[in-house]
Amino acid sequence: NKPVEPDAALVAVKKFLSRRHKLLIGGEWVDAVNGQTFETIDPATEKVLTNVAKGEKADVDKAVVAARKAFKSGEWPLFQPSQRAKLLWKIADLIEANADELALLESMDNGKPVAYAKVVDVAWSVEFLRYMAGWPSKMEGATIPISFNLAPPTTQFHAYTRLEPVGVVGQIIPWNLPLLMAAWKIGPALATGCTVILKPAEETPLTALRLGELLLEAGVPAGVVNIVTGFGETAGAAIAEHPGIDKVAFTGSTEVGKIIVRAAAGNLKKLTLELGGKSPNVIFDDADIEQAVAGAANAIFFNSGQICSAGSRLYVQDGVYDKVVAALANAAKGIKVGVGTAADTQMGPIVSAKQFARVSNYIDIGRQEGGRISGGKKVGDSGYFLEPTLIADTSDTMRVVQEEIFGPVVTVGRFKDLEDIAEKANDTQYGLAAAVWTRDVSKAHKFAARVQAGTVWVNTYHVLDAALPFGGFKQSGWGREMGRDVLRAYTETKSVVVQL
Ligand code: TXE
Repeated sequence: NKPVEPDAALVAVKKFLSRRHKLLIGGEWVDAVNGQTFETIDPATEKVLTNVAKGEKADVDKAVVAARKAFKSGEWPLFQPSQRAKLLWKIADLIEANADELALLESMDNGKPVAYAKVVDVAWSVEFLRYMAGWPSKMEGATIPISFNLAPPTTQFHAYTRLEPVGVVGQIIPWNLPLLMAAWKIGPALATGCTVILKPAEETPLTALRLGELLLEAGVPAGVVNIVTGFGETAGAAIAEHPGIDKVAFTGSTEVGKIIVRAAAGNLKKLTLELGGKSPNVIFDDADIEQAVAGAANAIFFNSGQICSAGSRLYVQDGVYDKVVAALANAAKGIKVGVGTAADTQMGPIVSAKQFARVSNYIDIGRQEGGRISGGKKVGDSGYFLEPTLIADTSDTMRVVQEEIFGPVVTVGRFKDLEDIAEKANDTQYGLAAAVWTRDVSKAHKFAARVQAGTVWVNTYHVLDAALPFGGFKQSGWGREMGRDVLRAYTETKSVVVQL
């Protein structure tokens, strides 16, 4: 990757911030019906970055009308698979061409280090959309030999299946990887021919709005992607319960996931839910300890721990427990916490005051529950900066071990053997990811088979790919994002039977 060019990017970001941030509905930028806006805050400075339109139910209604119209008529339903492919590729090209600006904007709105925003958020968005661009031409059904005993034996049938777009899709996304989550959501929708109402998180609406501009520039037809910025309880809830929406794809908390399930029951919308996690990261005595400790630090401290699949429950086998805890605490102390826009920052602030309070409260709970704390203090006077934190010597029933903290806080507990850790790893309502560090191949595969998790990493962490399905067992969600699997969630299978 080219080095970040802060000057050119800063000019572009300032220009973007100075624009009036409206909703994208039916191919036009429009104010919210109520005329209101809300502030988006830079978590490194606690200062207002800009104001964006505060969309609510009336705006979602308008967006649904636009999305339905685009789904049924106009150019979109006539787009050939190759045209949808080119469109996705063009969007990816435009994101890539504006990578520095998008990375800086993401860093300012979310807090994350700009260099990481560029190689993760922006670069993975590009990769993912390019991967999705390969699918429109491969949305194949099947010809199926059938028997039908009620017809005369000489009767012949020709039966086949068609994969058809599910329709108008509501997409509600979180603040931890704002641009990437938008790309994960619109990619399969556009690949399959659906239309979209996208609601970014209220904490981080900016890169989605910039993406909206790029979508228009790429030639996405009017109404195919609508973007409604606003709050969860209003705009998000209106999407979840809207009778004109056929499917909702949600990434966020398990708590809100359940609210969405109830709201979606009204018209039995299809749902995919990518929810919370409390992923076990397991280090056996025989692991390469240096590699495992570095991996454990990356697993929890990357993106300030604000990753649904973060390795937030570390388990270390008895023989190396003390050594690993000391080494990880040391690694945590070595992490450079700072403003995301500074080139040497390794960990930015927590996204918001609310999330900072939530994470800090969990550290207090961990202390009260008897955990041994390393780190845990606020850094600096302004901004939501927190030290990378360990809560060691935990036991399985502690709240800090059971509940998702979603910050740079890892709990560390001990285990005896494979049997013991298989029980402990699965002792959670979640099932998003897991990792195991060992030199014993057989042990690694046995653990991978036993653990209830949508992704299992062996001697690595946070390795994701556009082609790899991602999602959760248990209360970590329904369905899978990415890979071939995500396309199922955006299509209906139609069986057609012809009597010849
Ligand atoms: O999430 P919310 P919050 C977890 C993490 C974090 C906790 C709270 O544990 O500490 O959630 O974060 C929209 N109807 N994750 O409060 O509320 C909201 O506007 C419809 C895990 O920020 O779930 C935003 O767009 N939508 C996670 C999105 O839901 C609603 C990422 C996520 O916000 C809504 C983020 C409602 N009633 C938080 N209420 C992950 N799995 O990656 C809110 N929203």
